[in-house]
Amino acid sequence: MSAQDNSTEIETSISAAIAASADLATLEDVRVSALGKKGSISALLKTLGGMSNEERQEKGPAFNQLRDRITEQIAARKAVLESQALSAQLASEQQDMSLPVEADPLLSGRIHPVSQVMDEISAIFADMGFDVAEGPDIEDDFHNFTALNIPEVHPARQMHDTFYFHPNDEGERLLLRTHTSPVQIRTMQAGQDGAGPPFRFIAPGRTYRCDSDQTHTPMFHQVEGLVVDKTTHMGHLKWTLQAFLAAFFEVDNIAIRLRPSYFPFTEPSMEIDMQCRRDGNQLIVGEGDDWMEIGGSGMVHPKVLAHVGIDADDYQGFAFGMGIDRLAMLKYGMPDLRAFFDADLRWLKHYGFVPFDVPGLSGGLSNKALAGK
Ligand code: 2NL
Repeated sequence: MSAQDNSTEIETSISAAIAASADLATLEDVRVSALGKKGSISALLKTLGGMSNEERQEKGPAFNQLRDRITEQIAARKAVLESQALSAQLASEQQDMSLPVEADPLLSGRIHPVSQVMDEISAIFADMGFDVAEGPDIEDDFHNFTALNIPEVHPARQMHDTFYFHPNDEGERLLLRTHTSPVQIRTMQAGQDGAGPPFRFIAPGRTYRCDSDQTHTPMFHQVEGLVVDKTTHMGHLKWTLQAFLAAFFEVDNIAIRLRPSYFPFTEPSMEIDMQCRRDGNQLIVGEGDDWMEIGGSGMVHPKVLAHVGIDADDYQGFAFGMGIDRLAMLKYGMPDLRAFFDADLRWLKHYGFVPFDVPGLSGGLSNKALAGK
C-alpha cells in the first residue's frame, strides 16, 4: 500500500474555488495557485521524485489525471464566465430605441422641394393603383425616339436638343434621355414578357435637354403616366388628371381643359390646362376663370403600342407628361427655377422639407402646417 497523500483534499478545495470564481480574474488566480509553477498541483507532482518506483507507478497517473481534471474544470468555468461577460456587455451597450431623438442635429437636414414633390406625386398615384417605374438616364435611340414614333428628322433628334455621347465600339450613339417616355417603353416591354397589359404606372425622373436660360435648365424633372387596357378612354384620362391635380394642390375641386395639340407618340394629343386665378404675383389654383398649361397628354399612338408588341386592335391607352420642377414652383411659390440647382443652404433651409414629414395621403400630403419649421 502506498503512503497517504492529501490529493483528495487539494482537488476538493480547488474545485470549490473554481466553482466560486465569480469573474475571469479570480479564476485566473485559482489557476495560478493550482497549476502555476508554485501551485498546489505542481507541488504534488514534485513529490513523485521522492517516491519509490512502486509508489510512483501508482501516484504518477493519479496526479496527472488530477491535473487534467482541474485543467478541464478551469476551461469549462472560463467558458461560462466569458459568455456571462459578453451577455453583460451586450446588455449594457443596448440602445433604448424609445428615447426621443436629439432635435437639432437630425432636423437640420432638408429634403429638396423636387424630391418632396416627386414623393408627393408617387403617393397620389400609388393611392390610385399606379406602380412607380424607373429606368436608365443613359438611353439608346430606339427607346428614346424610334419606339415613340419620333421620326429621324424630328427637331428633338437634332444635335442641339439632345445630349449625345461619342459613338461606342458598335458605332452606336447613346444619349441622355430627353423625356421619361423610354422608361415606359422599357416597362411595357418587360411587362410583355410577363403578365402583359393592363398597365398602369408613372415614371418620374431626371431628363436632359441641351437648353439653358431663365426658364430652362439642362437637367430637369418630368413625370409621365401611362394606362393601357382594353377599354381605356379619354374620360379616364381627364378624371385621372383632375383627381391628381386636386390632390397635389390640396384643393377640393379643380377644373381642367384639354386643348388640341400634337405629339408624335399620342393621337389625339392634348395640352393640359388647369383652372387658376392670378392675384398680382400670386397664382391661386382651383379658383377663378384663368387657365394655366401644366403638361401634355393623349391617347397612346397605335405605332407606339406596336413597337412594344401590344396589339392596338385589342388594347388602347392614355399617357401624359408634366414638368416636376414647374409643379414644385407653382405649389410652393418658388419664383426662380435656377435656384433649384444652386445647392445654396440658405435657400434649402427656407424651401426644404423636414425629413420625417414623409408625404402620404393619410397625414396631409405636404404637412403644410409643418413646412419651414
Ligand atoms: C409634356 C408632354 C407627354 C406622353 C408625354 C407618352 C409615353 C408613351 C406613349 C405615349 Cl410610352 N405618350 N408620354 C404623352 C403625351 C404628352 O408629355 O408636355 N411633358 C412635359
